[in-house]
Amino acid sequence: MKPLRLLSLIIPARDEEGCLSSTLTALSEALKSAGIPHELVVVDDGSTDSTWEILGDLRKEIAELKPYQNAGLNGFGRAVRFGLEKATGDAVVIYMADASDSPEDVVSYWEQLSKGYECVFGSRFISGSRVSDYPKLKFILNRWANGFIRLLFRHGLNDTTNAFKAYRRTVIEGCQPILSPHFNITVELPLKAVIRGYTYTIVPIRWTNRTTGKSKLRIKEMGSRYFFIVMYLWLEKYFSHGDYSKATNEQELKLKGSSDQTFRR
Ligand SMILES: Nc1nc2c(ncn2[C@@H]2O[C@H](COP(=O)(O)OP(=O)(O)OP(=O)(O)O)[C@@H](O)[C@H]2O)c(=O)[nH]1
Ligand SMILES: [Mg+2]
Repeated sequence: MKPLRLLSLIIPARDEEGCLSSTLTALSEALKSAGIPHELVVVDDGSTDSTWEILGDLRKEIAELKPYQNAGLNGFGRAVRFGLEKATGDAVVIYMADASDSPEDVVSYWEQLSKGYECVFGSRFISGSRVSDYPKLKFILNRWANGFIRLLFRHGLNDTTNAFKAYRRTVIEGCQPILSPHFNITVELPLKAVIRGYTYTIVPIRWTNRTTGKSKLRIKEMGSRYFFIVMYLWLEKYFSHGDYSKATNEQELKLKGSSDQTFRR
Protein backbone atom coordinates (compact mmCIF):
# COMPACT_ATOMS: atom_id res chain seq x y z
CA MET A 1 0.00 0.00 0.00
CA LYS A 2 1.28 3.49 -0.90
CA PRO A 3 2.35 5.76 2.02
CA LEU A 4 -0.24 8.42 2.76
CA ARG A 5 0.33 11.91 1.43
CA LEU A 6 -2.32 14.20 2.94
CA LEU A 7 -4.96 13.97 5.65
CA SER A 8 -8.21 15.85 5.02
CA LEU A 9 -10.24 16.71 8.09
CA ILE A 10 -13.91 17.08 7.17
CA ILE A 11 -15.55 19.35 9.71
CA PRO A 12 -19.27 20.12 9.39
CA ALA A 13 -20.10 23.28 11.32
CA ARG A 14 -23.45 24.86 11.89
CA ASP A 15 -23.92 27.69 14.36
CA GLU A 16 -20.67 26.96 16.17
CA GLU A 17 -19.42 30.51 16.79
CA GLY A 18 -18.71 29.69 20.44
CA CYS A 19 -16.21 26.90 19.87
CA LEU A 20 -15.08 26.83 16.24
CA SER A 21 -12.01 28.94 16.75
CA SER A 22 -10.67 26.90 19.69
CA THR A 23 -11.50 23.59 17.95
CA LEU A 24 -9.62 24.53 14.78
CA THR A 25 -6.65 26.11 16.56
CA ALA A 26 -6.15 23.08 18.83
CA LEU A 27 -6.49 20.69 15.89
CA SER A 28 -4.08 22.65 13.71
CA GLU A 29 -1.46 22.82 16.49
CA ALA A 30 -1.66 19.10 17.25
CA LEU A 31 -1.36 18.10 13.59
CA LYS A 32 1.54 20.47 12.99
CA SER A 33 3.49 19.30 16.00
CA ALA A 34 2.91 15.66 14.94
CA GLY A 35 4.19 16.55 11.45
CA ILE A 36 1.03 15.34 9.69
CA PRO A 37 0.41 17.00 6.30
CA HIS A 38 -3.21 18.08 6.41
CA GLU A 39 -6.03 20.33 5.26
CA LEU A 40 -9.01 21.44 7.32
CA VAL A 41 -12.15 21.32 5.16
CA VAL A 42 -14.87 23.08 7.13
CA VAL A 43 -18.39 23.01 5.71
CA ASP A 44 -20.87 25.56 6.98
CA ASP A 45 -24.48 25.39 5.89
CA GLY A 46 -27.44 27.20 7.26
CA SER A 47 -25.57 28.95 10.07
CA THR A 48 -27.38 32.01 11.32
CA ASP A 49 -24.63 33.12 13.70
CA SER A 50 -21.08 34.36 12.90
CA THR A 51 -19.64 30.92 12.03
CA TRP A 52 -18.83 31.98 8.45
CA GLU A 53 -17.20 35.27 9.47
CA ILE A 54 -15.08 33.46 12.08
CA LEU A 55 -13.88 31.05 9.38
CA GLY A 56 -12.88 34.03 7.21
CA ASP A 57 -10.78 35.46 10.06
CA LEU A 58 -9.20 32.12 10.95
CA ARG A 59 -8.12 31.59 7.39
CA LYS A 60 -5.58 34.35 7.83
CA GLU A 61 -3.98 32.45 10.71
CA ILE A 62 -4.35 28.83 9.59
CA ALA A 63 -3.00 28.30 6.07
CA GLU A 64 -4.40 24.75 5.90
CA LEU A 65 -7.97 25.95 6.51
CA LYS A 66 -10.37 25.59 3.59
CA PRO A 67 -13.80 26.90 4.53
CA TYR A 68 -16.80 26.18 2.30
CA GLN A 69 -20.43 27.13 2.35
CA ASN A 70 -22.76 24.46 1.06
CA ALA A 71 -25.35 26.36 -0.91
CA GLY A 72 -27.49 23.26 -1.44
CA LEU A 73 -29.90 21.71 1.03
CA ASN A 74 -28.71 21.66 4.63
CA GLY A 75 -28.03 18.65 6.79
CA PHE A 76 -25.16 16.92 8.55
CA GLY A 77 -24.82 14.15 5.93
CA ARG A 78 -25.05 16.60 3.06
CA ALA A 79 -22.35 18.76 4.62
CA VAL A 80 -20.07 15.74 5.11
CA ARG A 81 -20.65 14.59 1.52
CA PHE A 82 -19.93 18.10 0.26
CA GLY A 83 -16.70 18.14 2.28
CA LEU A 84 -15.68 14.73 0.96
CA GLU A 85 -16.08 16.04 -2.58
CA LYS A 86 -13.85 19.03 -1.84
CA ALA A 87 -11.18 17.05 0.04
CA THR A 88 -7.92 16.43 -1.79
CA GLY A 89 -6.25 14.08 0.71
CA ASP A 90 -5.78 10.35 0.31
CA ALA A 91 -7.14 9.90 3.83
CA VAL A 92 -10.03 11.59 5.61
CA VAL A 93 -11.15 12.05 9.19
CA ILE A 94 -14.64 13.29 10.00
CA TYR A 95 -14.29 15.64 12.94
CA MET A 96 -16.84 17.62 14.95
CA ALA A 97 -16.63 21.40 15.24
CA ASP A 98 -17.96 21.41 18.81
CA ALA A 99 -14.66 20.38 20.46
CA SER A 100 -16.06 16.99 21.50
CA ASP A 101 -13.32 15.02 19.75
CA SER A 102 -9.67 15.04 20.69
CA PRO A 103 -6.87 16.18 18.34
CA GLU A 104 -4.55 13.50 19.82
CA ASP A 105 -6.95 10.85 18.60
CA VAL A 106 -6.63 12.21 15.06
CA VAL A 107 -2.88 11.64 15.37
CA SER A 108 -3.50 8.06 16.48
CA TYR A 109 -5.97 7.54 13.57
CA TRP A 110 -3.27 8.73 11.13
CA GLU A 111 -0.76 6.31 12.64
CA GLN A 112 -3.18 3.40 12.24
CA LEU A 113 -4.02 4.35 8.65
CA SER A 114 -0.30 4.63 7.93
CA LYS A 115 0.16 1.06 9.15
CA GLY A 116 -2.08 0.02 6.27
CA TYR A 117 -5.59 -0.14 7.78
CA GLU A 118 -8.24 1.20 5.42
CA CYS A 119 -10.49 2.46 8.22
CA VAL A 120 -9.95 3.40 11.85
CA PHE A 121 -12.97 3.36 14.14
CA GLY A 122 -12.71 5.04 17.51
CA SER A 123 -14.80 3.74 20.35
CA ARG A 124 -15.77 5.74 23.41
CA PHE A 125 -16.77 2.60 25.23
CA ILE A 126 -13.76 0.30 25.41
CA SER A 127 -10.85 0.02 27.78
CA GLY A 128 -8.67 3.14 27.47
CA SER A 129 -11.55 5.42 26.31
CA ARG A 130 -12.51 8.53 28.24
CA VAL A 131 -15.97 10.09 28.11
CA SER A 132 -16.93 13.14 30.07
CA ASP A 133 -20.36 14.57 30.73
CA TYR A 134 -22.38 12.34 28.36
CA PRO A 135 -26.10 13.23 28.74
CA LYS A 136 -27.87 10.33 30.50
CA LEU A 137 -30.82 9.80 28.12
CA LYS A 138 -28.55 10.11 25.09
CA PHE A 139 -26.21 7.56 26.66
CA ILE A 140 -29.01 5.01 27.18
CA LEU A 141 -30.28 5.45 23.60
CA ASN A 142 -26.72 5.30 22.27
CA ARG A 143 -25.88 2.04 24.04
CA TRP A 144 -29.18 0.50 22.95
CA ALA A 145 -28.76 1.53 19.28
CA ASN A 146 -25.14 0.41 19.14
CA GLY A 147 -26.01 -2.92 20.76
CA PHE A 148 -28.74 -3.46 18.15
CA ILE A 149 -26.39 -2.59 15.28
CA ARG A 150 -23.69 -4.87 16.65
CA LEU A 151 -26.14 -7.74 16.91
CA LEU A 152 -27.21 -7.27 13.27
CA PHE A 153 -23.73 -6.89 11.79
CA ARG A 154 -21.46 -8.76 14.22
CA HIS A 155 -18.59 -6.44 13.35
CA GLY A 156 -17.15 -6.14 16.85
CA LEU A 157 -17.62 -2.34 17.08
CA ASN A 158 -19.65 -0.96 19.97
CA ASP A 159 -19.63 2.71 18.84
CA THR A 160 -20.80 2.65 15.22
CA THR A 161 -22.95 5.77 15.62
CA ASN A 162 -20.11 8.20 16.38
CA ALA A 163 -19.11 10.16 13.27
CA PHE A 164 -15.48 10.69 14.33
CA LYS A 165 -13.72 8.03 12.25
CA ALA A 166 -10.94 7.76 9.66
CA TYR A 167 -10.96 6.32 6.16
CA ARG A 168 -8.59 5.99 3.25
CA ARG A 169 -9.98 7.80 0.21
CA THR A 170 -10.35 4.50 -1.62
CA VAL A 171 -12.90 3.45 1.02
CA ILE A 172 -14.97 6.59 0.48
CA GLU A 173 -14.90 5.89 -3.27
CA GLY A 174 -15.94 2.30 -2.63
CA CYS A 175 -18.88 3.43 -0.47
CA GLN A 176 -20.53 5.45 -3.25
CA PRO A 177 -23.26 6.41 -3.68
CA ILE A 178 -23.55 7.73 -0.14
CA LEU A 179 -27.26 8.05 0.59
CA SER A 180 -27.68 9.70 3.98
CA PRO A 181 -28.54 13.42 4.03
CA HIS A 182 -28.59 13.66 7.81
CA PHE A 183 -26.93 12.23 10.91
CA ASN A 184 -27.58 8.72 9.59
CA ILE A 185 -24.37 9.10 7.53
CA THR A 186 -22.59 8.38 10.81
CA VAL A 187 -23.68 4.73 10.54
CA GLU A 188 -23.77 4.46 6.76
CA LEU A 189 -20.05 5.03 6.25
CA PRO A 190 -18.58 2.56 8.78
CA LEU A 191 -21.15 -0.16 8.16
CA LYS A 192 -20.79 0.06 4.38
CA ALA A 193 -17.00 -0.08 4.69
CA VAL A 194 -17.23 -3.17 6.87
CA ILE A 195 -19.82 -4.92 4.70
CA ARG A 196 -17.89 -4.19 1.53
CA GLY A 197 -14.75 -5.77 2.92
CA TYR A 198 -12.41 -2.92 3.81
CA THR A 199 -9.96 -3.55 6.65
CA TYR A 200 -10.41 -1.74 9.95
CA THR A 201 -9.10 -1.42 13.44
CA ILE A 202 -10.79 -0.18 16.59
CA VAL A 203 -9.04 2.21 18.99
CA PRO A 204 -10.09 3.88 22.26
CA ILE A 205 -10.91 7.60 21.99
CA ARG A 206 -11.89 10.51 24.21
CA TRP A 207 -15.13 12.45 24.03
CA THR A 208 -16.25 15.56 25.91
CA ASN A 209 -19.69 17.07 25.83
CA ARG A 210 -19.95 20.47 24.17
CA THR A 211 -19.71 23.42 26.53
CA THR A 212 -21.09 26.03 24.11
CA GLY A 213 -23.78 26.07 21.42
CA LYS A 214 -26.67 23.67 20.97
CA SER A 215 -26.94 20.04 19.91
CA LYS A 216 -28.31 19.70 16.37
CA LEU A 217 -29.18 16.02 16.63
CA ARG A 218 -32.95 15.55 16.90
CA ILE A 219 -33.33 11.96 18.00
CA LYS A 220 -37.07 11.80 17.22
CA GLU A 221 -36.59 13.03 13.64
CA MET A 222 -33.49 10.92 13.07
CA GLY A 223 -34.61 7.62 14.61
CA SER A 224 -36.47 6.35 11.56
CA ARG A 225 -33.70 7.54 9.24
CA TYR A 226 -31.10 5.62 11.23
CA PHE A 227 -33.36 2.56 11.10
CA PHE A 228 -33.79 2.94 7.33
CA ILE A 229 -30.06 3.02 6.61
CA VAL A 230 -29.27 0.21 9.06
CA MET A 231 -31.89 -2.05 7.43
CA TYR A 232 -30.75 -1.03 3.93
CA LEU A 233 -27.22 -2.07 4.80
CA TRP A 234 -28.39 -5.24 6.49
CA LEU A 235 -30.12 -6.17 3.22
CA GLU A 236 -26.92 -5.39 1.32
CA LYS A 237 -24.89 -7.57 3.70
CA TYR A 238 -27.10 -10.64 3.43
CA PHE A 239 -28.78 -10.38 0.03
CA SER A 240 -26.45 -8.65 -2.44
CA HIS A 241 -24.06 -11.57 -3.05
CA GLY A 242 -21.07 -9.19 -2.80
CA ASP A 243 -22.15 -7.16 -5.84
CA TYR A 244 -20.92 -3.94 -4.20
CA SER A 245 -17.90 -5.34 -2.37
CA LYS A 246 -14.35 -4.00 -2.49
CA ALA A 247 -13.30 -7.03 -4.53
CA THR A 248 -16.09 -6.49 -7.10
CA ASN A 249 -15.32 -2.74 -7.26
CA GLU A 250 -11.64 -3.43 -7.89
CA GLN A 251 -12.41 -6.03 -10.54
CA GLU A 252 -14.77 -3.61 -12.25
CA LEU A 253 -12.16 -0.80 -12.22
CA LYS A 254 -9.50 -3.14 -13.59
CA LEU A 255 -11.71 -4.32 -16.45
CA LYS A 256 -12.78 -0.76 -17.15
CA GLY A 257 -9.09 0.27 -17.28
CA SER A 258 -8.22 -2.48 -19.75
CA SER A 259 -11.27 -1.77 -21.94
CA ASP A 260 -10.28 1.93 -21.99
CA GLN A 261 -6.83 0.88 -23.18
CA THR A 262 -8.32 -1.32 -25.89
CA PHE A 263 -10.38 1.62 -26.99
CA ARG A 264 -7.34 3.95 -26.99
CA ARG A 265 -5.29 1.51 -29.05
N1 LIG B 1 -22.69 22.03 8.05
C1 LIG B 1 -23.51 21.46 8.95
N2 LIG B 1 -23.01 21.03 10.11
C2 LIG B 1 -23.84 20.45 10.99
C3 LIG B 1 -25.22 20.27 10.73
N3 LIG B 1 -25.78 19.67 11.81
C4 LIG B 1 -24.78 19.49 12.69
N4 LIG B 1 -23.62 19.96 12.22
C5 LIG B 1 -22.29 19.91 12.87
O1 LIG B 1 -22.00 18.57 13.12
C6 LIG B 1 -21.35 18.42 14.36
C7 LIG B 1 -22.15 17.48 15.24
O2 LIG B 1 -23.37 18.08 15.61
P1 LIG B 1 -23.84 18.18 17.12
O3 LIG B 1 -24.94 19.17 17.25
O4 LIG B 1 -22.65 18.40 17.99
O5 LIG B 1 -24.44 16.73 17.35
P2 LIG B 1 -24.15 15.79 18.54
O6 LIG B 1 -22.66 15.65 18.69
O7 LIG B 1 -24.93 14.57 18.34
O8 LIG B 1 -24.77 16.60 19.75
P3 LIG B 1 -24.06 17.06 21.12
O9 LIG B 1 -24.16 15.90 22.01
O10 LIG B 1 -24.82 18.22 21.62
O11 LIG B 1 -22.65 17.43 20.79
C8 LIG B 1 -21.16 19.82 14.92
O12 LIG B 1 -19.89 20.26 14.52
C9 LIG B 1 -22.24 20.62 14.21
O13 LIG B 1 -21.92 21.98 14.04
C10 LIG B 1 -25.73 20.76 9.46
O14 LIG B 1 -26.91 20.66 9.15
N5 LIG B 1 -24.82 21.32 8.64
MG1 LIG C 1 -21.50 17.15 19.25
